[in-house]
Parts: sequence; structure tokens; C-alpha cells
Amino acid sequence: MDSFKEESSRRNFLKKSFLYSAAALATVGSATQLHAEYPINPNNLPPNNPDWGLKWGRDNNSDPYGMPSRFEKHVVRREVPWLTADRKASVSFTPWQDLKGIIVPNGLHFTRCHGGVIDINPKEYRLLIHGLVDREVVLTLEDIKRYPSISVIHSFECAANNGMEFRGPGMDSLQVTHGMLACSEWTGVPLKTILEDIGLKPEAKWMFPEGSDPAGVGRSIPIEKVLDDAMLVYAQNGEALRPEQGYPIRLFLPGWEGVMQVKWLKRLEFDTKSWMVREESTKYTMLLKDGHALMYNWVFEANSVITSPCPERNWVGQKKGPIMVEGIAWSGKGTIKYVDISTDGGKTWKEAKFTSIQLPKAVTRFALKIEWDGKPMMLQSRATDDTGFTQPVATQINAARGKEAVYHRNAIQTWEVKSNGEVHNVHIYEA
Ligand SMILES: Nc1nc2c(c(=O)[nH]1)N[C@H]1C(S)=C(S)[C@@H](COP(=O)(O)O)O[C@H]1N2
Ligand SMILES: [Mo]
Repeated sequence: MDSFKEESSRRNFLKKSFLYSAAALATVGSATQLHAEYPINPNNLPPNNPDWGLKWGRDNNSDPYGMPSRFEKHVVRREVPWLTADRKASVSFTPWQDLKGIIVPNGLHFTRCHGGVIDINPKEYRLLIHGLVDREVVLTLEDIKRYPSISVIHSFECAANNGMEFRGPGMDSLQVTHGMLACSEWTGVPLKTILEDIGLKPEAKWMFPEGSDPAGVGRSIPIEKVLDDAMLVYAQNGEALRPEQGYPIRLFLPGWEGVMQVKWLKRLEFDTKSWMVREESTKYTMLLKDGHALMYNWVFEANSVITSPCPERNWVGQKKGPIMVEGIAWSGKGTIKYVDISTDGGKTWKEAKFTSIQLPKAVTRFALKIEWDGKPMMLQSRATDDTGFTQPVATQINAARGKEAVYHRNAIQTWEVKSNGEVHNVHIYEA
């Protein structure tokens, strides 16, 4: 990554008031490419009758599993090839710049896999529950589905979302800065229901879920969360989990780090103490500026970002005058209470309106109409949740965590809107 390589030269820039982002994401199927592929046919414009109304459409059910319009093929997950050593232990990002509402379509939910995507025959699927339980069991998928299920709407985030920004502005791309976030309706069985059935021993204080993929991802989960709202989920937005999301069963922990929500779940073990595995010791701990690291950072605090405009959805060609600034806010701790928007880099703020339902631990939509005078702006959003927590500025989070940190970065994001309408990822550092 350019900003990583340029680390030493960047340090000198820190004295300046703000840092510029390094590179733009090479976009697949950009607006220009799409235009070249599907040029406008003037015969389809008024006063002519467009050709799509003059002949039969295709068969009503020619596509038994419906797909988006071919004119929307640029709306895809994207990867950053140099970010990981290979394409199996890697990440793809959700295209928030192209999404509406709070639910992310299943095919666009970001993917983070440590050992590739695996393919499990549901008939061969088994879940072992063992350790400090009254009755150790091996459940089939049908056994799990026989328990009463519930459906909930919650966001889902990787702890490394926005993590590249600790070292300064990363890529000019909302998809990369905040794309390890999604939000879905999840259906499955509360773990509490299953544990009431098989019996949990009172000494059980921790649960260890392990995945059946070659990476065998696992994390120690405190029993309070297990009995509060942990679920075994098998459906997402109405259909079976996709293979990338852990088909047929994944652990789901509303508001908590993605890595704990083990996919392709193989076993659940209960014990008196935590396991201190890799993903909670050398990885996924929170580095502090003094070099120490905090363990057990489970929950995401309030966060937000402006989705329009953003680097991929800029205001080039936009006339001066009234225009909507739109964005998303979310918190793993509760409900978003209010979101403020600044056009001057945080000097003054105006409260945005909500444009979606506000659910706890879920993505919430906001918007504010502003008057754009065509002058450059430093656009920011700042979310506050119902715990009273407000997002920190970049200077605060850097002071606490330093530049080598990776996880749980929820600083206020700045988009610089240039007078030509281009939008860039910049950081503002206060002296
Ligand atoms: N078995 C297994 N579970 C896993 C992972 C994995 O690689 N294997 N990745 C974890 C990480 S780091 C994250 S952020 C989320 C990603 O879930 P998603 O791919 O559905 O977005 O799954 C977690 N659970
Ligand atoms: Mo993750």
C-alpha cells in the first residue's frame, strides 16, 4: 500500500493540518466503462417509443434465481490485491457507495476468510456441543432447525474495518475505508434455548466456538453474551446463509467483533476459563500507544460515514445549490441517537435527519440538505448512540492508540469535497 511504503515521509506531513489519501481504487465497471458498453440510443428517447415497449420481453421465469439488472453490474464486492498474501486468506468489501436502505443484499455482504470459502453438504453437517454441559450432543442441521427460531436485524463488522486509516489516509474509497461492514436480517436459534435443553453446568464461564474450515477460527466467548443474545444462524435476509457467510451454520453475536462470529461452526465447548487462542492474543487485541495491548475488546462503539458524496460517488458536474448529504451510522452498543454533519472540518455542526428505522446494533440511515456554494468543503459525520458515546476525532484516536494499531477504528471520517466536485479521503489533525 502506498501509504504504508511512504510511512517515513508521511510522518513529516503530520505537522500540517491534514493528510491526503494515497491512491484511488481502480474501479471495476466504472460509470465511464458502463457508458462505453451501453451507449445511449437516441431512438429510445422521447418523443420516440423506446424499443423495450415494442416487442415481447424475455420469458417471465427465464431466470429462476433473479439477478440484478445488467446495468448494475458495477455494484460488486471488491478486493485490494496487495492487502493480503493470497486470495484465500483475504477480504472483499461491501460497496456502500451503491447501496440504499439498511439491509445489505447477501451477495454484497463483505467476506473475510482466513482459510478460503468451504462448501459443506448440509446432510453431512454436525455440531458437537461438549465440556461443561449436562448432556454432550452432536446435532444435525435438522436438529438445530427443530428448535424455535427468531429473526433479528443487526449490523455485522470486522474489527479491522477502517484499520488501515491508523497510519494516515488510506485509499480514496468508501468501499475500502468502511466496507468491512454489513447489515442483515438473521434467522436462527438463540443459544440459550439449546442450552436450556441440554443443560449448562453452573461452573461454565466461557464458550469456545470452532470453525470447520482449514483456518479453524475460534474465540473465547464469555457466558454472559452466550446467554444474552448469541444465536446459531442458518438464514440471512430470508434465504440460507451463503457459503461465504458460513453455510450451513454460523455463530452470531449482535454488536460484537466479526471474528468471534465463527462460520461453518463445528463445535461449541464450555469451560471455566478462556482459551487464549491466536485470535485473542497475537491478533484482535487492541494496541495502545505505549506498546501494551488490551485483550477482550468485543463490542463496537458508535461509528458513521457519509456515503454520498464519497470518493466513488462524487459531485463532479454537480450544480451549486441545495443537495443532500447522506450516510450511515451504527453502534454495537445500542441505538443511534443523533448524527451531526459538518461541512467545515468539525468547526460547526448541524443535526441530520434519520431516513430509516433506528434499530439497536444496526445500520441507521441519515441525511441533511445543505446549500453547496461550489467552494471546497471538509465533510464529516459524527454519530452519538444511546449510551451517550460520541465518535472521537482522528487526533484523539491516534493519541490513544498510535499509528500501528489495526482494530476498532471509529474516528470521524473526513471527505474533502473539491470545488470541481472530486471527493478525497483526508485526515484532519488538530494541534
Ligand atoms: N470459521 C471461520 N469463521 C470466521 C472467519 C473464518 O475465516 N473462518 N473469519 C472471521 C472474521 S475475521 C470475520 S470479520 C467474519 C467475517 O464474516 P463474513 O465473511 O460473513 O463477512 O467471520 C469470522 N468468522
Ligand atoms: Mo475480522
